[in-house]
Amino acid sequence: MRVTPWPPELRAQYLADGVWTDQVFDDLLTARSTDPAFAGRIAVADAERALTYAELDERVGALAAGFAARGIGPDTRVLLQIPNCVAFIEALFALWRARALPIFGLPAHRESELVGIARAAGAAAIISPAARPGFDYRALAETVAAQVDSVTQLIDCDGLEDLWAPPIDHGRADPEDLGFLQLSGGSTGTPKLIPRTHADYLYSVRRSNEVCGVDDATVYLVVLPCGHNFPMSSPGILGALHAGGTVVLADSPAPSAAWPLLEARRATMVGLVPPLARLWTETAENGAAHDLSSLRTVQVGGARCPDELARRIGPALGVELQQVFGMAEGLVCYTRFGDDEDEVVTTQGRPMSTWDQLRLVDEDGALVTDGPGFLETQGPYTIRSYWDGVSPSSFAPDGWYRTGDVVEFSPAGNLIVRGRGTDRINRGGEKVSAEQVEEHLLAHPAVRDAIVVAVADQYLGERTCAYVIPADPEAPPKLAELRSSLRGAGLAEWKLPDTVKILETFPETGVGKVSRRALREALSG
Ligand code: AMP
Ligand code: DBH
Repeated sequence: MRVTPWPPELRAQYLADGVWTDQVFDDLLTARSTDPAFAGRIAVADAERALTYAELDERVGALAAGFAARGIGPDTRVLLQIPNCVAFIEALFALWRARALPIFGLPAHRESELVGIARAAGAAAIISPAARPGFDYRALAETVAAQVDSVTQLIDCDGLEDLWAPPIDHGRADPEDLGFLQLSGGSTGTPKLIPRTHADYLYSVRRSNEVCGVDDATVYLVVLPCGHNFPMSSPGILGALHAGGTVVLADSPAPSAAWPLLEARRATMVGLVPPLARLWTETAENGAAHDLSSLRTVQVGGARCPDELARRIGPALGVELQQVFGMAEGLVCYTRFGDDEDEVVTTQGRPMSTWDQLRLVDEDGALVTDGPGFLETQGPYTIRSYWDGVSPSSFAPDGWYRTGDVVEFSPAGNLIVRGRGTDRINRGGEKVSAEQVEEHLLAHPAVRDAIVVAVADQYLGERTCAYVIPADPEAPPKLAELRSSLRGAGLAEWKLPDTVKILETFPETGVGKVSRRALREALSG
C-alpha cells in the first residue's frame, strides 16, 4: 500500500461528525461558477490578468480535457514548478478535474530536489515555464526528464491554451482519494512526498476559514511560493476560493513588486515568513510609498517569529497579526483574533480543530506533562504515513506524527515553539537538511569531513554554517569555491552554506559521535 489510512474508528468518527464531507477540490470551482452571485466575480489575478470564476471554470474544463487527451488522468502524477501566476491555478484545478495528482514543486527547487521528487512519485509530466527571463526552467525540466524514465511530457505553463480540447466528463473523485502530493521541507535531502486526500485537506481549509474569518470579501495576496502548504491552505488560496473571495498572486514578495498589486487589488490578507515580515515592517516603518489600508490581517509562520518583530508588525502595517505554526504533514495552529496581545506576540497559537490531539514526549518517547517536549499529533488532517511509507520513524508506533518540534505551552494554553531536535536548519522558513548539504560537501575533493549546523541570525532566524576539516590543511577550501561546487551539483540556492569554518578536528560527544551541539554552541558563544 502506498499510503497508510486513518484507523477505522477515527475514520468513522470524522465521517459521522461531518469533519470529512463528500466535497472534492473541483467542487470549489464548479459551485461558484454556476452561482450567478459569484460567476462574474474575480477569482484569481496576477500583475497581468484576472479571471472571473466563470472564466476560470471554462478554461479549466478545456485544459482538463486537453490533459486527458494526453493521457494525464486518474492517478497520473504531475510535477508543477510554476512561479506565482494565474497559470498555476489553471493547471492545478485542471489536474484536479482530470483527477490527476499534482505535486507542488517550488520554483527554487533544482536538479537535486526535482530528480528525487519526480523519481519517488513516478511523475509522468512536468509543468513549468518554457521561456521566461531569469531562470531556464525548461532546461532544468529536461535534465530531470533525462534522469527519470517515468517523465515523458514537458508542458509549458505559459502555453496551456495550446492543449485545450472540448470539455468532457472526467467522473467524480472519491473524497477519500488522494488529491495531491505536498512536499515537506524535510529533514532528509529529498523532500518527502506527503499524500493528502480531498476530505482531509478540505476540512483543514474550511476550518481555517472559520478561524481566520475568511469570507467572500477576502482578497488573499500570495507572496510566498504558491505551492507551499501555508499559502495554499492556511487558509490561503484554497480558503479564499472556497469562500468565493479573490486570490491575487505576486511573483515577488518584495514590497516594490507586491505592494503595487496589494494596493491595486485592495488585498485584505497575506501570509509571510519571518524574514519577509521584517522586510515589510521595516519598509513601512521607513514610510510606505503605497496605500496599504485595505490590508487587515498579516499572518506570520513557517519559522519562529522573534517576539521583538512580532510586536512591531501590527503597528507598522496597520494590521492584525496572526501567528501560524503549521506543517505540510497536517497540524496547523493559529493565534486567534480575540487573544491577548501578549499571546499573539509571544506564542504560535493553538490547534485549529478540537479534533487535533497533541502530546509531548521526551527523547525516549515517554510522555512529559510539563513542556518543553517533542510534539506528536494525530487528527483528521494529519497524515499517517508518507507516500510509499518512507521515513517510518517519523510516526510513533500508534501512528501519531512526530513533528520533530520542541514546544511548550503558555499559561493560556497556546504553543510556544522552542526549536527542533533534529538536524534541520530553518532558514527563514526554507528548510535545509544538514545531512544533504554535508553529503554534497563530502563529495568535494578539498573536504575531508563536514558538519553543517544552524547559526542564529537576526534576519533569517537561522543561517547555515559549514564546519569543514580540509583534505589538505595547507589549502583549505574557500566559501565561494564550495558554494559554486554545490550549486553545480544541483543544490538549491537557499541550501548553500552562508559561512564556512575550518577546523582540524570535530568535538565529540560522550559516545564518540560528532557533537553538533558543541559546534552550534561555539557559534552562539
Ligand atoms: P514542513 O515539514 O516543510 O511543512 O515544515 C513544517 C515545520 O516548519 C514545522 O514542523 C516547524 O518546524 C516549522 N514551523 C512552521 N511554522 C512555524 C512557526 N510559526 N514557528 C516555528 N516553527 C515553525
Ligand atoms: O512551515 C510550514 O510548513 C507551514 C507554516 C504555516 C505550513 O505548512 C502551514 C502554515 O500550513
